[in-house]
Amino acid sequence: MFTVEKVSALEILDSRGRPTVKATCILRDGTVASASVPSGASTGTAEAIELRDGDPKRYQGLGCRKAVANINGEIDQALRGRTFRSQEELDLIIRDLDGTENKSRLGANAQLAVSLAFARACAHARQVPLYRHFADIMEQPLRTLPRPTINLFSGGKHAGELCPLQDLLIVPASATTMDQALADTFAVYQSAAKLIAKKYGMRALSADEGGLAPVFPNPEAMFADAVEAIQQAGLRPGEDVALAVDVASSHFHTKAGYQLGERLLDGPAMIGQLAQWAKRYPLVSLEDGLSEDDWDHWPKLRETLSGKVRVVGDDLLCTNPKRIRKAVELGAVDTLLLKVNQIGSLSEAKQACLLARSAGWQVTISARSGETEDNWLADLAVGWAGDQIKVGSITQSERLSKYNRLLEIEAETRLPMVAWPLSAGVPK
Ligand code: 2PG
Ligand code: MG
Repeated sequence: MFTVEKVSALEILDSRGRPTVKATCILRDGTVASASVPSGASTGTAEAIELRDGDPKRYQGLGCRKAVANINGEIDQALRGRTFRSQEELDLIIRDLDGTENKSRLGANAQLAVSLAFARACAHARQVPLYRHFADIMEQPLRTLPRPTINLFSGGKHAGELCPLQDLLIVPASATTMDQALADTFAVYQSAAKLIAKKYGMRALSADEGGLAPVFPNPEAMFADAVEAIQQAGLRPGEDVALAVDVASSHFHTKAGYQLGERLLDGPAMIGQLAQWAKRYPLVSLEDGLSEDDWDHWPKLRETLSGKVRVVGDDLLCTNPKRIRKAVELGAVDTLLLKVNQIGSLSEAKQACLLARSAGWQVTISARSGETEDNWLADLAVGWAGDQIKVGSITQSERLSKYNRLLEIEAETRLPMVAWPLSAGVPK
């Protein structure tokens, strides 16, 4: 049982220099803890709403003073002096107080910041590490460390739309520890930086998540350069290091179809294209291969790739239990990309995770393109036994704070890394 003494908030800046929310929770026993929320750029339309001030004279309308005021005012008043037996109890009070389906009144940014700050305060009060507290919230033991999927090349909304594919990620495959996974990633990143300097005459111009972002002539060049970088690092593509891709295709899909560079493809043609990439390159995971509203074609995509490549839903699902139920019924994906701020509370993200698990899916715990130095995501990925974690590139401190936290957790717990291959156990 935890009694909230006070919650408060501050507007801080994220890794893109845009405002976001940091909340602090003080418990009656004197425990103090804070947490900050991230923010996406290639957002799904079904995401919970971040409350922004809309004042064009300040941060181009992106200020979070209203969200901060909601924490300092209404949310604090509702929680102050109340005792909670669980995370769910607190999250429900805030959700009811907001009263909207998409958290637009008080803001998902305000609500999640408090949800997380409370969780961290409870962990401190219990004198347990945050990852253990998250495991307890999920009512499961600590099992494994997630396998990192690490951004190498960027395109789409994270890199000025220079290439339609948003993220080309590497997946350390033969690594059995976090330590080895990061060392292999460093080797590939370094050879990729050299390679693109030579090929495209540029040095590491980095995108929002720290990925390299040259002007690839086409998506195939992005894949081929990643394979070459792996080889040049002295590693075996597919065996030591595999590839994952976030196509983020909602962002180049219109009523007319998928505008993939010069080509306009309909659903079946897009599936054909994705299957061809999966055949040609050592791909093990494919996120948002189809658009968030193209429900009709998703089951076919999953059927086509099943057993070879994880079919991951991000914009499609938005960590939203209702959308996840629909995807389960349709057999649309086999992996949930879980982003807590898409739904706006830990409890609802837990529900999303449990739904995915009960359908036999895997779960990738993901950061956002706009991140902060807060590293709760690493604890969450361990506590909730994420199969994968997706944090962005191996550069930039807002990303490294999560990788470094994973290294700490590994040293502390000696937990094994989740088994390889990623596709093991893909339900047919
Ligand atoms: C995604 C994320 C992270 P954003 O699409 O998976 O890469 O991007 O946070 O901009 O939605
Ligand atoms: Mg995505």
